[in-house]
Amino acid sequence: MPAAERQQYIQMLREFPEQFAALVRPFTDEQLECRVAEGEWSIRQIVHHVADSHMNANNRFRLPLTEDNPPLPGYDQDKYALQPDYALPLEISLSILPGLHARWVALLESLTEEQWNRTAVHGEWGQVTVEEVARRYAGHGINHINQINTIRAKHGF
Ligand code: NI
Repeated sequence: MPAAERQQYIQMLREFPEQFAALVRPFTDEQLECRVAEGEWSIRQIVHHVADSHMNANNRFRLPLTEDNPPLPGYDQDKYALQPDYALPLEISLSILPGLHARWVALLESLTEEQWNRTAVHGEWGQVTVEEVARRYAGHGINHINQINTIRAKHGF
């Protein structure tokens, strides 16, 4: 994989916390309860999900860097999204992301070729490299920004 793509993932992970916060901070409490369809996540749930997902992802970067081909535990994100803390103000989760992403960026910028290619095994993804994990989480943030923009378009705000 060309180094330019790795740099692109790092850049996306660097920019995400600010980009995400700028998108969701202006929403009213009413807008935060909007969803694309009944049974889907509200914007508020999406924001808390992103924080939980990226806290979990922290291990998915660090385990393969420190163990040989470790398993990456999964979790039930829909059940997570029903926990009472998913109703908290957004700022609580938004405050988690900048430090977390700054750590990832510093870590990823330090990696050698050998480290980018270290592996782990995920239940659904199969065997993945550290690079693949970076690609997935760079995309994960963007996917949820797109999802929120879809909700906005549907509800006209
Ligand atoms: Ni997600």
